[in-house]
Amino acid sequence: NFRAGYKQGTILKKLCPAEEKALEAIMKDVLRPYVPLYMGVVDGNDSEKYLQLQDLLSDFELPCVMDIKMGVRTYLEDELAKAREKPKLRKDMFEKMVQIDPKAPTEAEHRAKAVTKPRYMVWRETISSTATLGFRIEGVRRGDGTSSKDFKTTRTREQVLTSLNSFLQGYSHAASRYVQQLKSIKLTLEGSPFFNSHELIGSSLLFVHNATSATVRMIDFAKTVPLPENVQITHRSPWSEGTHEDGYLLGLDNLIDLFSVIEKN
Ligand code: 4IP
Ligand code: ADP
Ligand code: MN
Repeated sequence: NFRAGYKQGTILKKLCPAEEKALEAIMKDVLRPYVPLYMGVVDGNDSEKYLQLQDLLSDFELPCVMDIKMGVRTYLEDELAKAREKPKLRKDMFEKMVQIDPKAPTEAEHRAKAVTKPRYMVWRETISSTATLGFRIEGVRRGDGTSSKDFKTTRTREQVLTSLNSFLQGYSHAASRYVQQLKSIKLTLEGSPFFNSHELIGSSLLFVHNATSATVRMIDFAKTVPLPENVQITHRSPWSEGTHEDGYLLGLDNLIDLFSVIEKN
């Protein structure tokens, strides 16, 4: 999905129309300072089009990187409707499910050796912290270059805190920098016309630090879509079908809380 950019300090991400629209709007919104700078669409000379984005790692030597997927829900209401109209059985998702817990699929799912996408996504939400805390750790890369995506069952507040602590281990300056920036992101979101008119599904916060600096930015707007007319969301209330709630601010509140605990230690 990603390629090196043509210009120093940029990367290319395969174009997705929803993400292109979101980034265009964000560039004119108060949120602009909190996302990678977006520099338009370019040709990849592989017959694909790409979004040209600021590379958030380019200012860092030996960066530690963490991707946190925000929200209590990770699939669009549209995907749910489609799965109901025309259930598409996903063998790959069944396989991913069995890898983690062979007992997770029902008898019928075992017979079909397949599950629907919402079924898989909801299951992922509930075995991780997504459903309860409104975010989950997706992956981490450490300063020594090693990385881990082994967070699929990191679910409780205590488990998440342990993983965050380990990410910050040896970088004691970073926690308070993260707390400050998360608080300003929260304040900015609450006054953002963009945030108030969109649901943010599957979007992440990207945390990057090294020995001297620490920044957090909002990324991945592939499933960020305008709310239907006359629908308003709190980004905090529980979701039920039709409400379009995403739980983004619930997750942000919990993250601020957890990083504050680390900061005070
Ligand atoms: C993946 O599940 C992630 O949720 C992907 O989201 C999602 O893509 C995939 O759906 C799903 O299989 P695992 O993380 O458990 O592997 P992301 O790309 O943000 O990581 P979408 O397109 O829904 O974001 P499929 O349908 O692409 O397989
Ligand atoms: P996808 O839609 O394929 O999930 P994301 O936008 O979530 O793609 O990005 C996947 C990963 O790529 C992130 O976890 C992060 O490590 C890296 N990444 C994404 N955008 C940037 C960026 N602007 N600068 C640096 N790294 C990025
Ligand atoms: Mn994504």
